[in-house]
Amino acid sequence: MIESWRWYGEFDSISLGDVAQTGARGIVTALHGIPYGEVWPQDAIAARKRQIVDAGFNWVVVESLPVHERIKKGEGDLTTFFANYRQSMANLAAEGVTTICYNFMPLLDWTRTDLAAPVDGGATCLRFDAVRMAAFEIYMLGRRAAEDDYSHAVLAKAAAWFQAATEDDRAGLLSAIMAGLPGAFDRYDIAGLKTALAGYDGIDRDALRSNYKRFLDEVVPTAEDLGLRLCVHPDDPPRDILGLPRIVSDGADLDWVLKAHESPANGITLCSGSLGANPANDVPAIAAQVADRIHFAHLRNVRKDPDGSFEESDHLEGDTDMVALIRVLLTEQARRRDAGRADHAIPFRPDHGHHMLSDLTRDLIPGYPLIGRLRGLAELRGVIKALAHD
Ligand code: DNO
Ligand code: MN
Repeated sequence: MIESWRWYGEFDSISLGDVAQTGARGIVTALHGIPYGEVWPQDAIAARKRQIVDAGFNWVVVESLPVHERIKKGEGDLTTFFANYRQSMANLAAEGVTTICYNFMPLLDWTRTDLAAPVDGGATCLRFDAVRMAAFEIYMLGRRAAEDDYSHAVLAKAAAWFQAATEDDRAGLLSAIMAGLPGAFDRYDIAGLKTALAGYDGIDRDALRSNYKRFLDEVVPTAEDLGLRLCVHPDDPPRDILGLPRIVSDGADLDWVLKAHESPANGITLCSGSLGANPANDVPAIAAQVADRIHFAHLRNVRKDPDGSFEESDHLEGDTDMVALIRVLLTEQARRRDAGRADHAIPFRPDHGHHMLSDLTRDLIPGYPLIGRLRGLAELRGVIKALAHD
């Protein structure tokens, strides 16, 4: 497996020199400064690649080449958006960057209610708290329909939370919920979020699926021609949120994606933390089910509470059997190697990590600390070495 590291380029306070000390040799990055929907120019891709290669790395995966909201909504004339996406793909292919991660989550990306929840010993983690989410939806956004999504106990606690909350608590909750949006562009205030949500009125699961199918129809044949591998990142959390449908959340959804285009160009980013937040998802089993189309793996773990809350645990400690999952990935890798594929090695990265030790006093992107991810990578590396030795 190829050890890799997500690096946010000019937006990251962690230098490539620091990353080199983790032992990872693959870089996962994007041109985060380019607004969604615009073409990634080939010279900008080439410059980023040179920077990565000069520091001793390979650019193994693009994460993400974002899909514009209008494509997700199927709104208006999309000719230019599809053409731009294809042009960015062609420019990446021309520079030899061949694996492209994206997601199809409406409006939000990963969603948490707390970016610095305490964990034992003084570190912090990302947490999704059902009570705070309910308070946000019902009291801050005024979405009464959300009452159906939570238990009575959670609703009572949400009311109490909101009553006791200060202005700062509410602002903190809003900014935590927005934090998963990559590339600092689309942060909403409450009014803006309401408007953005209204833009999805009438878009149910079937409509979103048909918009997704249309996107795949527009880009997968081009990816095939260019020798690219697209790999969708699952929804996080893997269920509907704020009344928005989510359609890449479990094994059946992934099956649907793969069947939409039976092509190696149409693949999966296996994110164990995202899939693992749904108690019904058996992550190693899902990985085995889609194994031959996994182009990239995100390895992290979550611990779930019965009320629907979850938080990010140490990489080997949460609800997902990480050893079993890595065994699936190694078996698939061996199968590819035996089939004579030169590109058999699967790139993976420690997805998020706890903020710990010197991470706690640095300005870092939530979930993307140096020491916490280094710890996760080291633990995963140990498992991989041990299993590969069996
Ligand atoms: C969470 C992260 C995501 C991911 C994007 C990919 O699990 O890995 O933010 O980067 O959704 O498009
Ligand atoms: Mn992930």
